[in-house]
Amino acid sequence: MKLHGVEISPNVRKVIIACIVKGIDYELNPIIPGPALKEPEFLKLNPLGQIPALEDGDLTIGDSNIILQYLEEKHPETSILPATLEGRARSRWLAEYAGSALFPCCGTMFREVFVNPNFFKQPTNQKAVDENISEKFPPVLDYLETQSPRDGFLSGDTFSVADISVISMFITASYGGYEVDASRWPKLAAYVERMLAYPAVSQCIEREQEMIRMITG
Ligand SMILES: N[C@@H](CCC(=O)N[C@@H](CS)C(=O)NCC(=O)O)C(=O)O
Repeated sequence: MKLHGVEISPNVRKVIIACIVKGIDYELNPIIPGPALKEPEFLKLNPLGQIPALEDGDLTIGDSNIILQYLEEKHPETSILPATLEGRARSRWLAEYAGSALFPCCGTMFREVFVNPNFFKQPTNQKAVDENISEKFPPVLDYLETQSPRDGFLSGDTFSVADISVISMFITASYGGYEVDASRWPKLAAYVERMLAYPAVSQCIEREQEMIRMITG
């Protein structure tokens, strides 16, 4: 199985965490966002020109949530979906919410504060960062605060696609120096701390540190 995409991409990281949980081996092609994703060769893998893309035998698919679903069905042992119908629906919904609402906020921190100055040697757009922190993050974190449990996971008693998707976004934001303000979103901040310590998540973070060090020099 070949996974295309650099490991510090939040959507690629989701797939890597799922593979760690399930004990799936994969070969990584660490392609980075940019012109390479718009080349005909990559567009054959994912015509949306985005990472991750997954090749497994004759199958080629894109989109992290679709890939997680595929891995879950192919390797159902150590499930990343809750046992109940409602739990599975809630887990998939929160994964979708993380991708649609949290990803843009976390991505802005990562791009502006981490990637642009360290990798592209471009200045941070501080206005975009300030606006992101004061206007874009709060409604998303307000909602996630209402969804965060005092203990355990986002949906039921299983570490699931919801947790994988939400924590992956916050890891990305953390490279851009962003942390959830515990005085304003206490349950969410505590949840994030718990998930960062979850074995598959901490293993994944450890694996990507070499690349982080390479970028920061
Ligand atoms: N819905 C997609 C989003 C994928 C996505 O936006 N990937 C980013 C990297 S994290 C990307 O490839 N960006 C390049 C681009 O959109 O041109 C998923 O969950 O996989």
